Amino acid sequence: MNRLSYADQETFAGATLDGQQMPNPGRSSARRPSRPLRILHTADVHLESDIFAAGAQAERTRQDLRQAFAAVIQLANRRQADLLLIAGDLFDSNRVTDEAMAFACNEIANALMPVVLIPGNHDAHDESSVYPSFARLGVPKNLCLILDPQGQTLEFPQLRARVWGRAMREHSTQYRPLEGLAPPVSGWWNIALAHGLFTEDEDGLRSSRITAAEIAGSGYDYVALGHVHVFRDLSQGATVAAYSGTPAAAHSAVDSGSAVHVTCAPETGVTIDVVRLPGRAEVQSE
Ligand SMILES: [Mn+2]
Repeated sequence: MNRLSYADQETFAGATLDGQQMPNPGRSSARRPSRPLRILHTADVHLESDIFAAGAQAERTRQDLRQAFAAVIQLANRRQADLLLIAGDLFDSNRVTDEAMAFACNEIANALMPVVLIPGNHDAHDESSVYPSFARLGVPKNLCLILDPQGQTLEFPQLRARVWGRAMREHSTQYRPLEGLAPPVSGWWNIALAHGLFTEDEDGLRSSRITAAEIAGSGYDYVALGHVHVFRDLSQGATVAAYSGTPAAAHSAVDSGSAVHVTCAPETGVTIDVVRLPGRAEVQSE
């Protein structure tokens, strides 16, 4: 395990850690909860990246990325999301100063809902992981870090939501972000986070592979993907899945950042909306 204390988190929104994996043979006819659920999904913020620039340009990039993250937090609050998911690569690397960590922690603490975070390949949970250091600065009470490499489920009983993820240690061909996924549980919203590459290539040359069969076979309501910086709907079978895209226009191949607003409705199931975030020029002109 890690050195972070979950004691505080267990009291927040009634979240508890659940190591059990209950078989659920009736998952194909899983009943939806009677309670709706609103999620904001982000990933690939890459805080502290300089995008290979130096000097003033690097500093401008750093500020753009911070503004993009702050914009996501504000969006989640404005939309009254029940959960905010960060599907990996919050940081561009594990070389993060205390000041930058404090910025991230303060922003997360500004969110009015639980924030669930998994590491990605840029901020992998290896020997140099930045995440144990969060404890030194005081982990925000609403931050639920998923740091178990084998995967773990967080339960939010008041939201009727179960959120599964696993921590990436190494971005490799052996690592499968959805391996060991806990079976879905009837009567709950079953949500997963996964940081890796959606691909159907069978050559095994790509790292951290996620396949259509894994998503379709999950029986989950929503799979929040991270790694690819542009929004992409990858719903498969009865499971809705998407890359949120990066919120930071500076990192995006298109001219604006994005996030995904996920609506889980008892009657109609899961729908997603792409939210376009301010482009780089717009941010700077404010
Ligand atoms: Mn990545």
